[in-house]
Amino acid sequence: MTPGMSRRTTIKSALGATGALTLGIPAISGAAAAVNPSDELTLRYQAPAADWERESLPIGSGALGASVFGTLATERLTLNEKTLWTGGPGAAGYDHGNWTQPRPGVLASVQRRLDTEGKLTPEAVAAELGQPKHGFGAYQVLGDLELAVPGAPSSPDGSYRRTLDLASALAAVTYTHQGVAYTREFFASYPGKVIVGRFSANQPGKTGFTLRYTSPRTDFTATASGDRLTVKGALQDNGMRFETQIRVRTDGGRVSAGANGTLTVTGANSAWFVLAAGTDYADTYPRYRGADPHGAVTSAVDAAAARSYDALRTDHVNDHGALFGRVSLDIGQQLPDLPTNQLLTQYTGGTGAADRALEALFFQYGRYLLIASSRAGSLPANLQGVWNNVTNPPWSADYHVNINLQMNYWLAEVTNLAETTAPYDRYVEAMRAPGRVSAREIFGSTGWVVQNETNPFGFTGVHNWATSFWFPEAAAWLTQQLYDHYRFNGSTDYLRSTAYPVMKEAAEFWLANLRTDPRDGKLVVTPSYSPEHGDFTVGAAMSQQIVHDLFTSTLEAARTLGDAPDFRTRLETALGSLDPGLRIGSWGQLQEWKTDVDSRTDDHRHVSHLFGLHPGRQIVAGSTWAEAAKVSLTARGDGGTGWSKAWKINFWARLKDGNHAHKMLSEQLKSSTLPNLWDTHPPFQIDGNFGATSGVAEMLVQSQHGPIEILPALPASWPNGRVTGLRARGGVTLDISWSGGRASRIALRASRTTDLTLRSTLLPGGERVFRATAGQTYEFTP
Ligand code: FUC
Repeated sequence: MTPGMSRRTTIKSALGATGALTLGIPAISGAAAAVNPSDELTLRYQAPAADWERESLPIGSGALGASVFGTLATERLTLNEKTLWTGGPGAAGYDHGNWTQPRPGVLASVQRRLDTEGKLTPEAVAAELGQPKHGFGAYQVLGDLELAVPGAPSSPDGSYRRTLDLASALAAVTYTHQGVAYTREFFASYPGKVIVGRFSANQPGKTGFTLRYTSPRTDFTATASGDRLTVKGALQDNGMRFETQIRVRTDGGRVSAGANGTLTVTGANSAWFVLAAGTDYADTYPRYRGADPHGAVTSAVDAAAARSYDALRTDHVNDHGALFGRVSLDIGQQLPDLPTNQLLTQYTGGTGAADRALEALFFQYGRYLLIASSRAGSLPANLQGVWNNVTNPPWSADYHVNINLQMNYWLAEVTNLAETTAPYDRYVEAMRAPGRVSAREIFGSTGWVVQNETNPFGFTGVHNWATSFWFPEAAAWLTQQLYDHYRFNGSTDYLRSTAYPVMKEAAEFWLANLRTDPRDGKLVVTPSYSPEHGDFTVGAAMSQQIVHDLFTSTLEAARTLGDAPDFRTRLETALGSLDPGLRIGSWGQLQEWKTDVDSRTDDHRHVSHLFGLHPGRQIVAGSTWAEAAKVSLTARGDGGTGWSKAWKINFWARLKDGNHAHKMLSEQLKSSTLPNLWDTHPPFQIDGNFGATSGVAEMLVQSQHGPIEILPALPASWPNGRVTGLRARGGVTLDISWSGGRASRIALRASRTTDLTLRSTLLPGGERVFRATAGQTYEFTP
């Protein structure tokens, strides 16, 4: 052991008061109280939501979602079930985006034209390779649950509070009326597979409501009998069957079923509903259909109805807390006694303790939203996570894979939520079968491919929106998260059984589809399109950098697993002559295209040529490439869509410029964040929430190059602080304290025995290389 380093066997998970959460069960919420520490992780409002997108409060369990309005006379929850989609098999003309007629030689002719003409407009290429979208579909709202409360005030007074506690994932509404204190509490339980809502009052017999289900579609029947409301239907578009069942329990009073599909509670001390929902969707190519949902929905709702409210609530809070409670962030925040929407409007850019309270809350909100929208057993978080209130959401609330789905999961490993990646892994794995068909039919090759965006039904082909129909690099990029999961968690079983097969087959695709650039003999991607920007060319930076990342990781994995020496040789050879996609242009910029055509005034939201900086690992801070990336990023400016600003937080953090990373966070909070703290593109798009949380984590810990860097991009506006539970590659969990802008204590918990390199200003010489033993904790102090 060397000075400043001590070994302690364990560090308790609950780390005391400064923001670290003990897994206590919060008391059932009552009337408004003064600000206390746990409020720091609570979104609070003094009026009901008047607008779903800007003000409703999201709860979710991965598969199920609800947006709580807190409206007094009639409470409203907009409901979602992640697999309820139009399109796909059963929808007219669904073809997975594969060419309806073979087009022999067309791809090669486009490649030849690019070689001779240097570039082609997106419209010209779409005319050759594109095809109108048939039956792509859209994510559907499940419906609304309305609970009419007789005698409730029509408008809120000063007693009204609407909250969402991120630590317990409980949404609540409280108000006092005619001397009675009323409370409503809502949660979406992953272990219980139900959404639950409870109405109560501080006087007996004062609780009552009439519950009904509504929907913008007419494809269902709603039948009430006893304490159960059953909603059954099938989507007209593709025949997908869906079912929702709601059962109401009461303490005192009675429940009665109405002929018009309502359930009414009268004279209860408290009453709660449990809601389960499902569809007959299955993620299995080519039918994407499974069992009728009736059985699963019935057993979920009946199991929940058989339990007490407190038991359901405790299970839920423990389940959520076990994930959420792993990470705490203290940046010296002090939450003023302000509702969150005012905290946001008064945000100036991070100098005061109140601003830091919003920043810390926004960081944790990203983690909360991922837990609520991505749990094993359903689809991954889509463009809106799991929340949607219409039948035609923007971009179908689909899975765009040229930045958006990837960004959704950047925070998962580093902020200690590895379990939330299970739906992502399964979704990418399920894409291989249809992706193989698209590779064969469009590219005439082996391997698997997916293009710019996809749906739950294996849409791996093309459409014809010229500036977003072609991006075969998406498959390679999607594998990056799987390999990173391995780098963080170190399970070779996971690598062998889940990550490597997907990576290897994606690499096979590119080994078959790279071409030699007649200009320099390098292997290049052609046609190559830098997402949604400029012309089609050969060997644009992002295309090359993504293939470089895939080949590098796949080769590492093949060596680790000792797989297929001939395949390894092919990869090594290809890597050796692959154009790396790194070029410095006339104004010192990192070139987006192989020819030097970048404009200094270009402020496009996609900054694709910096993929190698983030989320890739090709560009190391301080290198000439990094300096060129800085020139490009500075020219690109601090504007952009919500997700684009979030990406820039990560970029500046990777460039070790904490102040600029923080500036991007404040830009996002100031101009791309809604009163309910959802990110806006505009419109609402959740990737910006996830990207921002990842960006904050990148300011505090980085490990993409192997060494673990402590506080690599700490902004001046966070001079003192403490973070607990962040993860680094190599199976490491970290607690870090700092003061005066310098680390003052590092506790490192090793989950496996391995050699580690730790870098921090706290360490003599700034670095320590040591062999960590699984289960040990290493503490570093000055
Ligand atoms: C890509 C982005 C858009 C939007 C869409 C969902 O097409 O370029 O900005 O985020 O995804």
